[in-house]
Amino acid sequence: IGGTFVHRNGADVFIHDRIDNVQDAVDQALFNEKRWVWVEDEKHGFVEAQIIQDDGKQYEVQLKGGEIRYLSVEKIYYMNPPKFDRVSDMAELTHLNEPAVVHNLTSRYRHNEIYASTYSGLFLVAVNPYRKLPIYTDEYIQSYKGRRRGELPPHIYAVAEEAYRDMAHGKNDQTILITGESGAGKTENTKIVIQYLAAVGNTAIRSRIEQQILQANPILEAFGNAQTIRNNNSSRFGKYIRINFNSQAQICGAEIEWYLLEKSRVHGQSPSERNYHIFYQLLNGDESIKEKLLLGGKTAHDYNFTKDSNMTIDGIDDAKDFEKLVKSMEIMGLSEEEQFDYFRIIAAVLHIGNLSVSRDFGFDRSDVHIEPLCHLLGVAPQEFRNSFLGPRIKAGPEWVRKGISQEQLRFNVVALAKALYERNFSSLVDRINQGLDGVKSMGEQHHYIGVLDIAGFEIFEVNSFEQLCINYTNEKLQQFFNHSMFILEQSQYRAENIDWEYIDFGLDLKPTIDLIESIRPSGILSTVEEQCYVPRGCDKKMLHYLNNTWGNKKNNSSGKYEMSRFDDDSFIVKHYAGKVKYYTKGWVEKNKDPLNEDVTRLLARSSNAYVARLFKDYLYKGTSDEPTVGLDGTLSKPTRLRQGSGSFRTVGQRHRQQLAVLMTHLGASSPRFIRCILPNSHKRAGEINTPLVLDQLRCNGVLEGIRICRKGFPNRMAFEDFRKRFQILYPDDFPLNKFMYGRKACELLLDKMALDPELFRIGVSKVFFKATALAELEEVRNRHLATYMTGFQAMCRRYI
Ligand code: AD9
Ligand code: MG
Repeated sequence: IGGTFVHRNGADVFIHDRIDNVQDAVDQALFNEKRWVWVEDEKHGFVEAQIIQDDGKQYEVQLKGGEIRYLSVEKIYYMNPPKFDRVSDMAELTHLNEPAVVHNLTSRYRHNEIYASTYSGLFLVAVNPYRKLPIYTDEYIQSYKGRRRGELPPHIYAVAEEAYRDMAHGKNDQTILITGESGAGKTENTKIVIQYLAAVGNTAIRSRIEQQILQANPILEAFGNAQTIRNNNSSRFGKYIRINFNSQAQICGAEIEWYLLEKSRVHGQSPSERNYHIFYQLLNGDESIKEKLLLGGKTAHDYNFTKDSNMTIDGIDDAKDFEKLVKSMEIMGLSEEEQFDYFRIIAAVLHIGNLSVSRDFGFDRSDVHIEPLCHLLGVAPQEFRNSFLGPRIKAGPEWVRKGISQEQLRFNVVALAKALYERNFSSLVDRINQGLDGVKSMGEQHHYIGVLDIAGFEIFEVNSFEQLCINYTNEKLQQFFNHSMFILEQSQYRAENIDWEYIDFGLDLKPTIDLIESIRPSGILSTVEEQCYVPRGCDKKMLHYLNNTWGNKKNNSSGKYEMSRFDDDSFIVKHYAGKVKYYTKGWVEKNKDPLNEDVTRLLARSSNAYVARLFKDYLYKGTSDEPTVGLDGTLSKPTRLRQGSGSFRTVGQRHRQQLAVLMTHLGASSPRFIRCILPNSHKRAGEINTPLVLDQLRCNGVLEGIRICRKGFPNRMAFEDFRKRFQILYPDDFPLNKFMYGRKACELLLDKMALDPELFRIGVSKVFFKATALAELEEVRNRHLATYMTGFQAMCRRYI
């Protein structure tokens, strides 16, 4: 019997027909006889059970341990026959249901098969192995090079190869979207994709640009990653890396876009977490650099922003990492002065953290940090003090200073530290981009492959504005995925002339997206925005507006918004991944992310060119005719210039704009989706927790994909294969033994099998089946074979 090619979602897949001996056939028959199913279980997600009896609606099942349960039909999920164990493409599963997918992933994981693909390669699931597997070697790269999907086991290299091939053959730009929970392996897989592209997209000699692309990561990670409970090297920002290729498909440049850096980490971390790696690297690094940064002889214990954090990470040597960082910066082409400027800001942030924010702020002579800080920032200490002590307001003809509370002062100081850190990060990414801009001799950019490494859906105990932003992003990405699936399926149905009105499942997510981003009526983001501009805008007014606008049937016909019944500081959004309760405390302030403009204007005129550049947008923001104090102490009128593009934007505005640009890129390229899965919460190899996996599959859209598939005709088989496989049921049937066109033969066979016409469609070259319909036919075939084989076995025994 051997096997047969089955066409599933456009791909040719070879299914090994394991019923190649008598015993397998008998096993198969026994399996069918026992009617194994999965049933839901609170503790384990799903457990195996056997149907004892049923009336089609109610089922009596027995669990493996003997327990009997009575369940309704929707709680019963048919198990796939043993021959589907650990199949590499999950779309092959005849019973495409939630437990089947989880079972497939977990059993593959136990065999170190961490990758599984599905939906015609649109989707690759990657489960974090938490151990070094020998599957990323040069030999592996070579073996995937030039191979088509399906020829070799699923691998991230296969995805990268396919993207590269499609790009090289001039089709169009490509994107690989990598999402997942914290610690699931997004960044590792991003690096692996880039490693692959650098290897296949280069000339014989490894060029400088490829080296630089690979070196961008250690720099980004030093400044943008930190140790958290979930991940020792957690990226605290999202990124989109575009690798540019010339017309010969060689790498000719790259660029990086970043999203939502977690600024709050700069001034506080939980005791078992750390601040950004760079703080510890710098403080454990070269003493001569530390001296110059006025950090000589100090450690992370000496600074308020680091002293309460975890100090070390298992297996990480911060001093060594600092050396590596400097090396990477050198390869990137950063001069020593440039490097020093990036470190200067880190040191300044540490000094800011130690300022004594007392009533005498700035006059407290015992404050030993203000002078080093001002030296590093290139501003005069007296002016720095003055700028913090409250905005000057016009009282009659006089300019007077308004008193400032200690709390406000503390807030402003912390805000400055966060702004410095973020602007330094942003400037560093710009500088890396400059380095990656490409070697002109490599030719013009022709196409690109983009890799998106961004946090997945977040549902915490307390969800705030940050979660709304990330969940909004994921909702948009999921919509994009649904739409991509729709386009793909649609094109296949159209090519096969199938009579089927396919629904765009991207539209399913529209009500939630509208609720978040709508302008009229104001959605959540616009409402926060408005409160930032109206006088005395606050969180309470924001919630009040939201409840009034979205709490009624008119705007909320789909019911995606829910008012909270018990709290007066929260609301609920129904996302595709589940309901999320958002607490609104602090949203207006978070969105404004205000900075004391006196101090930023001062920094914009710093004597240090780098610091001045970081705040140059404030140079242009002279408010009305207010005079400003120059560094030399003279009064001068601000130069009235057009506001630069980097001028005041709220967090929400910036994110929305960036997301819009990203979506345009995605829309113009061919997408591939990598879903990374965290196997357990202990960073432990070999352990896989089914409920945890299930939860992630729900949040990352794998299960959503199943839902979409099941609405269409997910299983398909070429006429020839279908005939070869099922003709065996009618061995003596006269017309089928003669010449007959494939289509006609399939029609005849399906007619004989009396399959409900609603369950299949006959295309131009393939038969399409609704979910589980093919499974039923397979069962009939297996039973037939088993009977035949048992008879054959009995006959053989008689002769032995
Ligand atoms: V976060 O949202 O940035 O907190 P990521 O990026 O999803 O998260 P990351 O890629 O950093 O997770 O992976 C976490 C850790 O898992 C890594 O530091 C590795 O120790 C481990 N990991 C992940 N993927 C692999 C892999 N393919 N092979 C080996 C892996 N180890
Ligand atoms: Mg990461």
